[in-house]
Amino acid sequence: MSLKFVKFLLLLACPLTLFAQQVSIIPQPVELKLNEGNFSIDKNATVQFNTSQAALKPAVDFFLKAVKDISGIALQQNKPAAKKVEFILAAQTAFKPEAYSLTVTPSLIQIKASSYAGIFYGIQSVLQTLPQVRTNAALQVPCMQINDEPRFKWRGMHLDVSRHFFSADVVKQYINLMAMYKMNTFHWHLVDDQGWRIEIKKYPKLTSTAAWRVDQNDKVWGSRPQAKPGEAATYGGYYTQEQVKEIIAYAKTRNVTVVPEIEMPGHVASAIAAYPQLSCTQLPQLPLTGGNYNNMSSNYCAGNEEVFSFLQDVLTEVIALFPSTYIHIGGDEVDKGPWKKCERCQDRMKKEGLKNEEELQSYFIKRMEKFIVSKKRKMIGWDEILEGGLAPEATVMSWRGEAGGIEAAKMHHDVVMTPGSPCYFDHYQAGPEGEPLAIGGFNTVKKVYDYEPIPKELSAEQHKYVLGAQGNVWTEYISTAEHLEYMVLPRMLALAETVWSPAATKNWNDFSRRLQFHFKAFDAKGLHYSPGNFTVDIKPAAKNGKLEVALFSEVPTASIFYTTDGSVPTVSSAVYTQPIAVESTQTIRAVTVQNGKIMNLQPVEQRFVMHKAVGANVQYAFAPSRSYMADGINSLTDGVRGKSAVNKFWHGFNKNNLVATVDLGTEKNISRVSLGCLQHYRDWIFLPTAVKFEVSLDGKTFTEVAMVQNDVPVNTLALTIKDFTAKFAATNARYVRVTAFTLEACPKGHPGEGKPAWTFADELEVE
Ligand code: TNX
Repeated sequence: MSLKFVKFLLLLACPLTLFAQQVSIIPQPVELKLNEGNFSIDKNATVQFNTSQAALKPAVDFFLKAVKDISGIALQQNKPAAKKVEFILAAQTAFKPEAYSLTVTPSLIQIKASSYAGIFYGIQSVLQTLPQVRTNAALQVPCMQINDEPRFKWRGMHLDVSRHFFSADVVKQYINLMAMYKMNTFHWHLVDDQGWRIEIKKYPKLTSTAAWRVDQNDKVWGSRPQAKPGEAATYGGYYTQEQVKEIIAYAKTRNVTVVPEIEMPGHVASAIAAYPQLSCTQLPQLPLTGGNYNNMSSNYCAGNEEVFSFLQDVLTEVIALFPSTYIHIGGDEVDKGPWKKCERCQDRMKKEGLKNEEELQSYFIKRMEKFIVSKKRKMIGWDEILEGGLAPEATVMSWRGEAGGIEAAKMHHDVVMTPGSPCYFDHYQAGPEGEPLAIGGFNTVKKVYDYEPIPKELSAEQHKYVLGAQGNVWTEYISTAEHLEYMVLPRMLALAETVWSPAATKNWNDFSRRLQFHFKAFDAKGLHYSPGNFTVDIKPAAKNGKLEVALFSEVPTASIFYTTDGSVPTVSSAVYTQPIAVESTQTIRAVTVQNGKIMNLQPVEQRFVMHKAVGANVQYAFAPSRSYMADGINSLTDGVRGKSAVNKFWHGFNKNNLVATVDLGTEKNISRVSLGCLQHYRDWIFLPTAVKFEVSLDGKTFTEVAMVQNDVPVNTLALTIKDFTAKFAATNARYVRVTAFTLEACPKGHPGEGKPAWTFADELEVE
């Protein structure tokens, strides 16, 4: 065979190899058929569209700019050419809202839809097949046929700009990211205790006072001290009405509707700092801080007419700015305490025949709904608006699990599903070791991917009330654009597929494969993201009296490397193939490796301890809290040591002491007993004040062998695991009793000051 002929054969093989490559569009289109060949976007191609359809122009411009940014090519418009990129907006066709078709042949890219949204989404699908940053290579779009439409109409992302303020540019970037993945609703949480973020012309103090707080950067949210009178409030910011308009227009081009949230009647310390007469006490307030509103007014007074006229004025300006059908009025977490003590609120209840403060809340919300409906808009609120009676036309955002959403849908109200697990993107997505401090909870990208927005409890007829789902990003711990990206990427991509693609076609393995393309794109663009789905899950299992440990990764294509000697695993450590038998005290540390690269921020580790009480039965004088049952009643003696994740492995006690009696089964010679305890200030978990150790032969008469005092200060903020250890002269015993004395109450200055503290314990080791 001549060399020339070989080269010719290789050339022939080229398009075939390309064809074998798959596209990595997220969310997965409803129908996608890849064909042989490519359309090459180069200067010989021209875009074609009907110029009399003005509505098309922004989408075409968006496409032209994207191509120019990537390739430098300025495509011609509406010139005769052999190769064309054609946009057809055909209002009369059978396309559903936001649906599109995309046809790519070597000479044609055609995007067809009956709405601007559809055209825009066709463009997004094309863009996801192109290089993601500037290149001088030809832009090859693989030949294919896509027919696509969303499963849900509310594909939402929320952003809290109150706890930390984000500039208008960061907000735009956020909207742009949403649009890349066909998310269409931006829920803008503009008001909360820690700052009011939107200019309202009639109430200038909302921006001169309520948008600013004392700059405190304490690590633990909610434990920040109150400001001193007159302390300078310099941290914060707000959006002018001009900026709001700009953001709304920017979002519109990207088919994103901006839904404003103006919180009420709680979570409004900011508004009250500016206008104290709106609270029940009507007293002047201290400057705002990053948290701790225990002793400040943070509710509007529900008995004061001025509150309603204030809110109607605010909403009038908001409605004039935002074209969105929905106006979010918050409604969550209203502390009813101030209303109970307020004469005006109590009078209102008598006058209106309201039985309790829940009904007063409902009265408040219903009044606001009437106003919103009078302006031809719809009201949406957090699921607390169900309490005391739901407003007649309200849409409910279900966040405290799915229960609120289910209840509302059964009452034939529309709902948006945002259950904390897995829709809260302020929760950890990996680790928590090595991860940036987060609010708690654990929502991995797979958990988000596996989420089904339609609860099983709903009948087929009720499905239509579920408008869709939304990811919520509360920013108590998130203060920079980089951190924000990190929390959203890649979980938003998993949610995007959940709310767009048909449930039956979802496939985690395939999504994981496509995700790799997007990770590369994030790398190229300098976007921050969590590779957190590379976390290894370490799962112990006792089998036939032996402890075996299995390792899992959520990534189907990755391998796991591990050590058992405490050393840091590397790519030359042992590769995991089958469960590891644990026969002595040891720490398993593991990492996920993909393409020869360790993907974890830190190895995942778990310590296993072998001691004389492993497998022994535990009897508690007071049962552990049902919320912290770890892996069952004998969690204290399962050989698995609790680590930093508070919801794993630990038994929790609240109000009572921990009094545990362990039966070693037979008489054993022992000289050391140790109880591991946790302090996690932020979660109201404190070390016990002391731990008493007793032993017994018969389980009736106990002898104290030691009393170990706590020496860690109660105000230690860092997560601390302390072993309370008793060493004593060897003695025979069958029973060991430990008493951990729970701290009487959360200490002074803590957000839960005076309220019961938690004691968390694991493991009880006997040697
Ligand atoms: C609950 S979700 C809140 C927010 C917090 C969030 C933290 C909701 C309606 N209220 O105020 O930021 O938890 O995860």
